[in-house]
Amino acid sequence: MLKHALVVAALLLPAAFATAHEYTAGDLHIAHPWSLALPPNAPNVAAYFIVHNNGAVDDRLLSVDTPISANAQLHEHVQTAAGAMQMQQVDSVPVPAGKDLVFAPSAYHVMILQPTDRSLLTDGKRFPLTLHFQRAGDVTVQVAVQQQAPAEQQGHSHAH
Ligand SMILES: [Cu+2]
Repeated sequence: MLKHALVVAALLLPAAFATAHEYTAGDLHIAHPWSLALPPNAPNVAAYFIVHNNGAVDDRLLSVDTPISANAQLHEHVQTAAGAMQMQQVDSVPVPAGKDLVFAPSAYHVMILQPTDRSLLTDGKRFPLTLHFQRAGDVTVQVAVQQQAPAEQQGHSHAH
C-alpha cells in the first residue's frame, strides 16, 4: 500500500509543478504569467499575471523588461470622456498589502512592443519577463504563450 502511494506521488509531483507555474518573491506571490499566441504580423504582445501581496506593507511594480523586446511597458485600460476604452502607459502600479493586483485583458497589462524573437510567441512556448518591485526586488518569471485565455479570465476576453 505504502509503496503504491509513493509511486503515485512521484508521478504527480512534476506535473503539479509544471501546471502550478507560480513564483514567490518576499511577500509577493505571482500566479500564472501568460500571453495570447498572436498572428505573426501583430506588432505588440500583452502579458498578464496576478500578484498577491501576502505582506502587511504595500509594494509597487516599478517596471518590467524582457530579452525579446527593447521596450516593455506597463499599461492600463481607461475610459475616455467619449465612453470608449483605450490603453495608456503608466509609470508604476501599486501592489496593496493583503490584496491581489490583477493583470488581465481589459485591465492592467504588460505591453511588449515590437518583439524581436517571435519564435517564442507561439502556443506552448515560454519567454522570460523580469518584474522590478520597489520592495520585493526583481523577479524573473516565464510567460506561458497559449492559444486561449486561462478559464478564469475568458469572461474578460469575451467582453470585446
Ligand atoms: Cu497596452
